[in-house]
Amino acid sequence: MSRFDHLDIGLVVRGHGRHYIVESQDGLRRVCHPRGKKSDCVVGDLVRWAPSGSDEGVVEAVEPRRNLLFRQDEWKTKSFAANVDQLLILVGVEPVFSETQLCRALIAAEAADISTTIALNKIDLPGTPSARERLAPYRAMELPMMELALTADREGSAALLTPWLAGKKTFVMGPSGTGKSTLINLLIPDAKAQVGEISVALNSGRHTTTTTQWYWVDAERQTALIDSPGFQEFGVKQVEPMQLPLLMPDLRKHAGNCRFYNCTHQHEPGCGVRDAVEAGLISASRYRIYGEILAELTSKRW
Ligand SMILES: Nc1nc2c(ncn2[C@@H]2O[C@H](COP(=O)(O)OP(=O)(O)O)[C@@H](O)[C@H]2O)c(=O)[nH]1
Ligand SMILES: [Mg+2]
Ligand SMILES: [Zn+2]
Repeated sequence: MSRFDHLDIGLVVRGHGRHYIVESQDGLRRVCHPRGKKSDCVVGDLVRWAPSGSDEGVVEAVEPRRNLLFRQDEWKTKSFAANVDQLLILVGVEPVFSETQLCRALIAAEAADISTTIALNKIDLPGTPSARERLAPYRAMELPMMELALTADREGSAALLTPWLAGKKTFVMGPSGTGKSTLINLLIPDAKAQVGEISVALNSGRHTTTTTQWYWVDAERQTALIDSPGFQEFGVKQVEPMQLPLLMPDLRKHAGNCRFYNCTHQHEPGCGVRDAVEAGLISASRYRIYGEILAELTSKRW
C-alpha cells in the first residue's frame, strides 16, 4: 500500500526531457510532470498520476517494475523501457550490422531476463547470404530468428510478425537504417496519428524517432510496439564480470567444463570455453567480443 493508491494508473508512452506523456485508462494522453526535481520514469512504466491545471498531470509514484531494459556506461545509465514482454532486435542486410552492438544488446536483454528474437530485414538484397553467415552463431545458440523484407514483401513480413507480436509488448531495437520505422508503419497504419496527437500536446512539430515511443497495434490496446532511436554506444556496466559468460549462452554452455570455478576464460589452463573456441563450437568473433567487454567491466577508473 502506498499513499498514492487512490490515484489513477497511467502508462508512460513517451519521455520528453523532464516531462512525460502518460496515457490514462480511458486512452487519453496528457503531458505529465514529475513531482519535484527527480524524473526517473521510463516508457512502459505504470504510474500513479493526478490532474494538474486544465489538461496536464503530475506523476506521483512509479509502480514496481517487472523488468527494465537499459544500458550503462562509465558515466551514465540510459533506460530504454520497462515492463516489456519481449525484445525484437532488427538488423539489416544493409547497413552491415555491428556484431559488438548485437552482442551487447543480447547481454543487456539476458541480464534483464527479457526474451529476444533477432530479425534480419532486407533479405531482398544481394548481401543476404553473407548476413546469414554472420548470424550463424546466433542461430546455433538457438535464439529465435526471423527473416523479413519489410518493403519488398510487406504481406509476407506482416504475416510473420503479426502472430508473434499478438498480445505482447515488444521493444524494437536496432541500429538506424535497418527498417524500424518501416516496420512500425507497416503494422500500425495510424502510427503518425499516435505521435501527432502527442506532438500537438507538446507543441512540437517533430515526428522523428528521437525518443522512445509506445504504439498500440490494436484498438483493444493489447499489442504494443515500442520504437526506439538507433543506438551507437552500448555499455553493459551493470553486469558483474563473473556474470558475463553466464549471459552469453554459447559461452555458458562450456563454462562448466573449466578446471577453475572462477575461470575468466582468458588464460587459465583447462578452460572449457577456450577449448570450445578452438573446436569451432564458439565463434571466434563472439569470444573476442567477450574479452573486450570483460576488459571494460574489470577496468578501474581512478
Ligand atoms: N531493400 C529494402 N529496403 C528496406 C527494407 N525495409 C526498409 N528498407 C529501407 O531502409 C531504409 C531505412 O528504413 P527505416 O525504416 O527508416 O529504418 P530505421 O532507421 O531503422 O527506422 C529506408 O529507405 C527503407 O525504405 C527492405 O525490406 N528491403
Ligand atoms: Mg526510424
Ligand atoms: Zn574457462
